[in-house]
Amino acid sequence: MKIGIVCYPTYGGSGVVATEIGMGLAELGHQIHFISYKRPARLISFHENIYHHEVTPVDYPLFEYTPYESALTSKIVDVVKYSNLDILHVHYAIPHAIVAYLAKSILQSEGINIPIITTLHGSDITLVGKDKTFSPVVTFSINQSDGVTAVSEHLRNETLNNFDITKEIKVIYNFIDFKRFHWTNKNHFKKMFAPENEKIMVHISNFRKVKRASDVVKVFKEVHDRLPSKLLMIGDGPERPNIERMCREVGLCHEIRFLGKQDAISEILAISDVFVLPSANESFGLAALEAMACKVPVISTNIGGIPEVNIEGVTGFLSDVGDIEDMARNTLKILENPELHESFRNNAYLRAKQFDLKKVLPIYENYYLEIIENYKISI
Ligand code: GMT
Repeated sequence: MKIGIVCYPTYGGSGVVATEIGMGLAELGHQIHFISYKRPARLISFHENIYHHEVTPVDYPLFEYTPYESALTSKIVDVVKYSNLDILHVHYAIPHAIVAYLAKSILQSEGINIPIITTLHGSDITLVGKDKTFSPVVTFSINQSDGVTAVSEHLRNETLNNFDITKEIKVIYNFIDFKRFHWTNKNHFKKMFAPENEKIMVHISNFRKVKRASDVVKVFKEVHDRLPSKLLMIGDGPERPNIERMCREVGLCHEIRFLGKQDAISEILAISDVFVLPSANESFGLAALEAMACKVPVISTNIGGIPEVNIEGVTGFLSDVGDIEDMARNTLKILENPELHESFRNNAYLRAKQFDLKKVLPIYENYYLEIIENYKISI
């Protein structure tokens, strides 16, 4: 198949998922055309079946807001036309689903037909999408997609409960590429951060408010009062300055390292003892699954789709949003008991194995074929 993939190219989960689906399908012999405003962050190596088409909106003094959607639409029209795509898969509804609909309509006017699949990821439904500035467009564009997928049961239900949806939504879970995410012994590397063999807690996010990264510091403070430990904060985003200030205020700067955006996530996870995800909302929690693939138990909230990934008392623990005491107590339960820690590590790994990319790719492949077939019958 010749597949177009539209996504955000940044370090966020939807871009990661889109890129890894594309890379996986390219390995299986499909021709993949990524369309985004920058090369996707996870698209790190060359592959003969992978093409990238960059969207470059033109600026003009009249525009207060550069019309990115128009530039993206034109790029999609071009790529579908000249690369003869069979299907277009867009990730994150805003604005990609409506842009895909527009591109499809333009192409139809020229006698070219292409089906569209929209994958819903999270805040495109639960936070931004619900806002009335966007909701009519989100509803319409989901209903106009030929196929719709959501990354968890929870997100599927949220979509059906909050929007007037006439389309079937198929749940296809996020996944792990075990070629890249696996546990390796990196004890020498661990010494850089924990010279006295302190326990390492880790958090990875884009530091948006919804991630409640300040709760990570609060949990860490409680744990640190009881146990020699270090905290690694990976990623970057709007809340980072506030959280760095908070670390200074609680006098823990020397124990907390902000490493910024990193590519070598699996290497950092390999030296970590526990992953903390205190989000106020999370449709799936890909970062937690990546930690589990590297044998790191997860301390998380019990919100959204997280319970579909992290299993209470097996792969980690789940607490109510903002319940610092409970999260700290649970972290200590794991870190102070080596046997329990080891069994949680193994459970986390086995659970992550259930989300192996190798199992998920054929689901996408078959879904593409089904949508292409149905579309052919409908036109
Ligand atoms: O919704 C977002 O925050 C953006 C999105 C992204 O691009 O990072 O994240 C969502 O999609 C991920 C991949 O499917 C999920 O693992 C995240 O849970 C989800 N984030 C939220 O629901 C807040």
